[in-house]
Amino acid sequence: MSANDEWLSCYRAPDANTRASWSGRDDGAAVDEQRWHQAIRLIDLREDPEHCFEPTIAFIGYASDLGVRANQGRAGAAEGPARLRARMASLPMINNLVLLDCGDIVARDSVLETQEALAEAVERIVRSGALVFVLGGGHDQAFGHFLGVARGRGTPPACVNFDAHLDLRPMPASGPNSGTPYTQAWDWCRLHSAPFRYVALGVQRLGNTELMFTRAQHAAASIVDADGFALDMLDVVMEAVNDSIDDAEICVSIDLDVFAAAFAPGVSAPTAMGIAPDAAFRRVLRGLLDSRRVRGVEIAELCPPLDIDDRTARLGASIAYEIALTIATIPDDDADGDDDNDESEGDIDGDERNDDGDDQSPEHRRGVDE
Ligand SMILES: [Mn+2]
Repeated sequence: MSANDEWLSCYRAPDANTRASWSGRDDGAAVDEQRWHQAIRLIDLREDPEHCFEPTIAFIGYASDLGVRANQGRAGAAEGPARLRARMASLPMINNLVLLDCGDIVARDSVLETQEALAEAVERIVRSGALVFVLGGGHDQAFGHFLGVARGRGTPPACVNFDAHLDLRPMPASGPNSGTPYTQAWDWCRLHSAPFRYVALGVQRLGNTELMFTRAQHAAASIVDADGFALDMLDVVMEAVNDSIDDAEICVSIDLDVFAAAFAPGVSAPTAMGIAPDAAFRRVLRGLLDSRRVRGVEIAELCPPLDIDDRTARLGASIAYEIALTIATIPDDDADGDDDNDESEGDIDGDERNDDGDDQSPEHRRGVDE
């Protein structure tokens, strides 16, 4: 096996089990009746994916909790991707969106090897023009995600991380774990003389030692703590995001432990007073996507064995739907140059398309044709 093919030992192309995860309610096969399990296409990344012309989301699972266990966390995140697929299966299809499932990266011997394999898969997807969507999986996936986008685009992306934790732990002698992904990205940027752009949103003071905040300061990271997630604070949040990201492309990470344990019990480290998946969170997420600079998104740390009635998996699937709907309905800025939306890759605003009080129906505000 050549060095370039090493990642294949961690790659599991979509198979009968992948197909079986995508099963759900069937209301009919007409375009306007379909659900995600009827529209999803399985793609084997051992062959280069075709170029995507329509808005396309390409899922890749990170079926590993190796890094969570190495970080003294509770195991189970390896089952995250399959559970997310199962909960996304019955979501209603969104017009003109293409959904691809590229299978899974599975853990073998080391976290680093698993991250490298994810980077290979992500790079292929990014080169095809699709939006990468990593289904996790331990949060060590964030470095593989970052690395794949950096290689695929030729420049490192800014990292926007919704997380109770900073995940900037010093690298242990034993190698990376689920607490070190942004340390790795920071090191990578230093090695390549590139700016490290890191924004941590929804951070918990009590979820991080003083050392983590000191390291964040050294890394010139922007931090918005959990109290910043309120509608009347959105301007401040978006200013922090814009100042740190500059004009870079973006990888978005959503560690489900950013949410309160009442919403997200199924994670290795639940957060009692985390943020709510409410309008403030959704506007920040949509604002990022509307910038057209997001190349990859990920949901991390879903731990199905610790979940209650699939609550956390359903939240993950709902976030995936929110992302898909936004991607499919980003306003076409080139169509009319006369309004306030005439910059195609400009500042990131807290998106108001669905939450302001105009007189259109929610469907029409989001531009979805039924
Ligand atoms: Mn994390």
